[in-house]
Amino acid sequence: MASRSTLTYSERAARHSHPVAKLFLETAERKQSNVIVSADLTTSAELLKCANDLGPYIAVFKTHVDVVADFNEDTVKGLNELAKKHDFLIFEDRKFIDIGTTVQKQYHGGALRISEFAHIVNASILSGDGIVEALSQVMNAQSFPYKDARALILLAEMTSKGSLATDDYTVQCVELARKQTGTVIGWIANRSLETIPTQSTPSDTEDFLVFTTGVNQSTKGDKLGQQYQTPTMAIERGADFIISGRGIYAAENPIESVQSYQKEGWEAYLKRVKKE
Ligand code: 5BU
Repeated sequence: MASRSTLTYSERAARHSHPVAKLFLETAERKQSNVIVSADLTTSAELLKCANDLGPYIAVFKTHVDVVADFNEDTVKGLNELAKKHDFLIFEDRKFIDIGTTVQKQYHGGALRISEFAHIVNASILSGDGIVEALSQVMNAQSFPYKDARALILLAEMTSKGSLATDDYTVQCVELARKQTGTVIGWIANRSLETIPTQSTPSDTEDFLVFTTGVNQSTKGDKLGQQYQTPTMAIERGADFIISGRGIYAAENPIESVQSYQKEGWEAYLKRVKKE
């Protein structure tokens, strides 16, 4: 079987069994964009303006709604409306980490209303398997209003200097994801984890989506330990979606910048799947 990373988004969408993974792959193909803008903005007005301005060029809008000072019901409504208008998906980068029962309350209901707008969220498995089971229970409950429209990705690696999300922790993410394919559709990682040594054997149809943060066209890092790779490097190393924050929203002209990331990310993808 061909390696996952040399198949096109459409080919992968057609054979994927998870409806949310399909949606991500189809959206990338339809919009010819594998860019996720990380909109770390601190007011609802700035967040929604960013989504409206950059929405046409991205596949996914990534939020940290806990940094939005005036986050409220209208923010959720605005995000949902703009996602429809511009055909993008939403990833809330909440990094759940607590015991299962707490995480269930943080995800569904609570102050941040995450389940109401985020197609995917991420979790660390530092607390063990229970966190994945807990989110699976909520997402797969018959009474859950967004059943089959929500999924989880695991925090398998991080981009910051000195990160402890390495080695056996990363391997355990892969092992756990393989046991929970009804809920886990991929991971945050700086490279493809397809061939890392694991105890279990991947199924023939295994296809976890790779989301890579720390992408920047012009800088190598920041003063607080962030480390960057370029869009091309990230895609060559196996990213399916490239995530950039300040490289896009803090640029002098964010629209020109997002277009440039879209072009570079798409060209690198075409080269990887040999369709250029
Ligand atoms: P930047 O402005 O492109 O550096 O923003 C990076 C974003 O990605 C920011 O929202 C971080 O929280 C997020 N991030 C990251 O930088 N590195 C990681 O390993 C993970 C998330 Br997980």
